[in-house]
Amino acid sequence: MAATLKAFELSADSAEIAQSLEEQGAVIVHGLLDKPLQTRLGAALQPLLDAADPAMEHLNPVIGAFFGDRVRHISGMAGKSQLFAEEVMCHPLFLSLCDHFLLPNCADYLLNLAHVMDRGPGAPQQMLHRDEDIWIHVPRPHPELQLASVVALVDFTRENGATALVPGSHRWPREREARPEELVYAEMPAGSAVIYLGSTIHAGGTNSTSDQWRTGFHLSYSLGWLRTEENNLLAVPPWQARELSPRAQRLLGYGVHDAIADQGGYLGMLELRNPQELLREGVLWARN
Ligand SMILES: O=C(O)CCC(=O)C(=O)O
Ligand SMILES: [Fe+2]
Repeated sequence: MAATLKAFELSADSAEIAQSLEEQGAVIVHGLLDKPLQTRLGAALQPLLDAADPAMEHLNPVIGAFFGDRVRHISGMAGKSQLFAEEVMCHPLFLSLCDHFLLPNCADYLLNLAHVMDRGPGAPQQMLHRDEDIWIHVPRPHPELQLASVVALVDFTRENGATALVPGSHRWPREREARPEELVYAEMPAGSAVIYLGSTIHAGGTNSTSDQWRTGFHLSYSLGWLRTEENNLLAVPPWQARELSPRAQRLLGYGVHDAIADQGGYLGMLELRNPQELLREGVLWARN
């Protein structure tokens, strides 16, 4: 029987969602963003999408081939939309799943990356990959390093490039490769999200037969002692971060990673202090 992903409503018990995620490596949650929020986010994104160039130059040819030239990107979303930072990045379900999967192995977790990925007509399927491979130097076996999600801002269908995932692959040996029949597609209405572990094999799907842009947020969280994929302190500089909630500031790296209680130390200090306090005191953003 072909594998499927379990789907939950946002109102479901988050422990049940976590259990399914633990078992399958991925789960769908319907209604993560309600309609009014989708509309407000859509209005904020439109000018940014209009200005995005799908043929943009990437860091190097490997990254260029991975993303292709049919995808519009808006990177560093938390610095581009306060609404995104507070309502999506700090979504209670994401935080509760991060508490479950990441907090046992760090003192605090961080936002790893937050993009819009707008996969246009003609975008081929990405290479199948595990998002955690950005930290290829971490010896294996290792604890779960990352929790990720693609949130649909339009209906995701097989035709317009719904994310392809391989249930169970988070527990596979590295050398095992997915067969085409092991892929499932995160078909879901706008406002829903597919949430997956950094160890789960997946790829952005092919958008070859539709004439629609497949707009979605791609965001992820990582253990707080890892270098994050996006430089969030530059994506959201102090003068902007001071307008955000303390929770959002911590996710962006304005807090310290305080492992003293675990007989560890501090990461991310400034002037031997917690940057979040300096931000609150107005010192940080007024520096020159
Ligand atoms: O856009 C998607 O469906 C997935 C994107 C993805 O997996 C990635 O960029 O790492
Ligand atoms: Fe990915």
